[in-house]
Formats: sequence, structure tokens, C-alpha cells
Amino acid sequence: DSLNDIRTDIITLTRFILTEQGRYATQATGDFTLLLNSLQFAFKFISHNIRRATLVNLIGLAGATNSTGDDQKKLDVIGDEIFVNAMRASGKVKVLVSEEQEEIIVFEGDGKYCVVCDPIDGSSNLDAGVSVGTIFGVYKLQPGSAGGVRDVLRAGTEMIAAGYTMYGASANLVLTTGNGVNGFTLDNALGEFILTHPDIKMPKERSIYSVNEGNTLYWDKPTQEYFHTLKYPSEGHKPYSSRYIGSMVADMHRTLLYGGIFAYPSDSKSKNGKLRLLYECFPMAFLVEQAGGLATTGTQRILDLVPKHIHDRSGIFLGSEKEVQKVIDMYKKYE
Ligand code: AHM
Ligand code: MG
Repeated sequence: DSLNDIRTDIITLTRFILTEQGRYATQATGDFTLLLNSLQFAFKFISHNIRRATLVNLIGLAGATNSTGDDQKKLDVIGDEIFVNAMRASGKVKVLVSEEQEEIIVFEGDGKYCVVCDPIDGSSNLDAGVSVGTIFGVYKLQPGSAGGVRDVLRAGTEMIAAGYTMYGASANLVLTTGNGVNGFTLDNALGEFILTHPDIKMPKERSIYSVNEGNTLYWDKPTQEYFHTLKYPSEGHKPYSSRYIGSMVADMHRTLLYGGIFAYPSDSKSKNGKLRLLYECFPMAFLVEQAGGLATTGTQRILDLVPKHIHDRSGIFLGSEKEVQKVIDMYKKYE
């Protein structure tokens, strides 16, 4: 490599947000930039701990005791603590919802944002070295509110930002603030998220489906028929490929980049599906729509739903526009 090839003018996440704020926000106060700085810090800290824990865990497994379950628990808690502390320290957050916390957390101070998050989603996969991730969404505090549950029991359409960080071979942050989707990769040496995937747009169609097919027995008729048609297509068409990691962030990341469909439908066993509306379905639906795709329960747009409780669940189909439209059409057929 010649020194001439080294790029000296890279776009960091902070630079990107400052530019975007200048372009779209008429009265940018810098508050959002500071919030994002605290989010970034949480992602880096969690990423570091996941790598460390994986190593500690591997050493543990090689030894006499197998405390796998315990370690897994610990990491969930560590992730949650890191997130809560980072959000409190930002001074910009009033209300926080975490998958790991029964109730909302209301911080002191005059923070103007509400953050919802799943600190480490897919944690049951950690011991197999599968990628996990942090999912998050941001609302503005309602005008005049002192911070309460009604600040977060709002439609997904009201989110002002959302994203996830996938802790894979590298830490990948995928973010939307409502002006498209951008992907950043953590440069460990610099400690900065660098813009590596500008303006992500999903392919309109792609023959890949991603679902836990072990639940087929419990699915409703439209879901069963939809997936059946992918595997037994009409004459002259090829069946779809199946890809299911079982870690939403990783399945979502692939779907965003390659296209196709990811689903966790509601079924007779899990009446409202498995995934949480506020901090799993909403952020992913927001990203998918911003990347040109769709997210639906089968009959309703995900982002139009309003949670009644912070930990509410919802069935979800998300992905490429044409693939998800086929699901919507199937549900119409059964109406
Ligand atoms: P978690 O929040 O307890 O980690 O569960 C959520 C995870 C998602 O990452 C993933 O899409 C789903 O559960 C997989 O569920 P299943 O094992 O039923 O296929
Ligand atoms: Mg989760």
C-alpha cells in the first residue's frame, strides 16, 4: 500500500450528524448530536464487553466449570447497565425504556428525548459466537411533559431516529433520522464509527425468506400459504432460499443489504408474535421503510401501531417492497 492511498478525509458519525443537522434541522441545538455521542459510547462499550466476555467464556469452557448460562445472564445485565448509565450521563434523555427493565426510567434534569432499546438482542446466541446487537429508537418528549409512560406509548411514525448496532466481525451501526438509512463501521483503532454504507436502499425483490419454520404448525392460514408459495412456486419459477440466524439484528442486517423477507408472525401459540413492538419492531420498521421496503403485521403497517404497554409484542413481516406486498395480498385474500 502506498501512503497515497490512505484516505485522510473520512466521514465519522459525528461529522455526518453535524452535516445532516445543518441540512435538515432548522433549529439544531446540538442536543441530538450529544445524544448520539452517548449512544455511540454505549455501542462501543457493549461491543468491547461482548468481545471480552466471549474470550472469558471460551476460557471458562476450556476449564472445569461450565457457567455458560450465568455468563450469558451477566452480559445482558452489563449491556443494560452500560446503556442506562450512558443515557443518564448524556443529560439529554428524560425517559428510557429497556427490554431488561420492567418499568420506564425517568431521569432527572431537562432532557428532551425518550430512548427505547433492547441493549443486547439475541443474547441466547452469544455462546455460539453468533452476532447479536443493540436496537434503539428515539422519540421527542411530548411538549410540557415531565416524563412519563405516555411519552413512549406512541405510534412508530412519531420516532425521530432509530437504528441498531450489530456486533459481528466488526461493530456495524445502521441509523435513520428520517432521511434515508446510513451504515457506519467501528474503526477500533480510531474508536470512531465511519460512514461505510451511505444511503442504503433495499433491493425491491429478492428470493430469500427468513423465519423460524418450526412454528409452521401454529401459523394462521395466510402465513402458511404465503411461505408454501415460496417453496412450491408456479411452473418455471425457482423456489426461494431460506436463511434464518435467529438473531433479529443479524437477520435484519442481511435483509437490509441483500433484500428478501424476514418474519416473526403472530401465531396460535404466540398470539402477538414474539418480538417487542416498541424497541424491536418499530426501529426495524422505520429503517426498512426508509430503505424503500415495507413492514407489516400482515394487515396493518407496523409504524401505525400504538403500544398499550411498553413491552407489548407484535407479529411482523419486513423486507423488500415486492416480497412484503405478497404477504399483504395474501392476508387480503383471506379477509
Ligand atoms: P430476545 O430479545 O430474548 O433475545 O429474543 C429475540 C430474538 C430475536 O433476536 C430473534 O429474531 C428471535 O428472538 C428468534 O426467536 P426464535 O428462537 O423463536 O426463532
Ligand atoms: Mg430482544
